[in-house]
Amino acid sequence: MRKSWLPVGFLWLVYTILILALVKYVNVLPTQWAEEAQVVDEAFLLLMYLAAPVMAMVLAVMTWGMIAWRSDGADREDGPNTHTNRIVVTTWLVLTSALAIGVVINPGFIGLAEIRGEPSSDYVIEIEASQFFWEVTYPNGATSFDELVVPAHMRVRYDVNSTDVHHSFWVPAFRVKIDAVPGITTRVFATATAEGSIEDDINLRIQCAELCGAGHAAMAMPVRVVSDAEWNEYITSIGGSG
Ligand SMILES: [Cu+2]
Repeated sequence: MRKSWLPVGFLWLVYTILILALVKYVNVLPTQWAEEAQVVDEAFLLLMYLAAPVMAMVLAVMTWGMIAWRSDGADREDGPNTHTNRIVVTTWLVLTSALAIGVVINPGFIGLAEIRGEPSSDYVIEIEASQFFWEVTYPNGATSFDELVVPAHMRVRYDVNSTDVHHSFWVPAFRVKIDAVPGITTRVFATATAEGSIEDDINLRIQCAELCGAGHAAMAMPVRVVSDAEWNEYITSIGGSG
């Protein structure tokens, strides 16, 4: 038993370095298209870094278990009972609790405050979800059922609602997601960082993120980010009360 510590410790170290390198050099996240996306991605990466040694530990024990206790066909007896080690248990409990509380505070509370804490916005756009489509209402009252057009570099507040069942308003490139609940207005903020459309990046779309029925997967709407002036022209051109 005791002689397993060294190889398991060595494997743990090797796997940890490998996984950390994967997290650092292989980007699995979609293109960032909003200021809020940077906050979310930093939180996501931090959690992946913290999870690396945990995953490495599991893999190390499994690997060593396959090597050292490989069956040769004979029945094996159980090993001797192990006893609690007060120092190991206490250290483990204190460290993991501190780590859990730490990530709840930062990036948890601090990150959320950065994204949603400041209530001011340049524009408010209403989003109404129904089975299985989205209706966008702009500040001048103009509405649209086929695309969401937003101004770049402006902080937009999305007031989200539903006419029937639970849906979820999600723009992957913005990394913002909020439930659309009948009878309640939920809100989320996003500040687009560049002009572009779904032709540039598939993640520039609204996608329903709450299973809402047979048409759920197809409940998507293209998002187009334009300059502030173009946006004002656009919402005037499609109508509304000015
Ligand atoms: Cu849905």
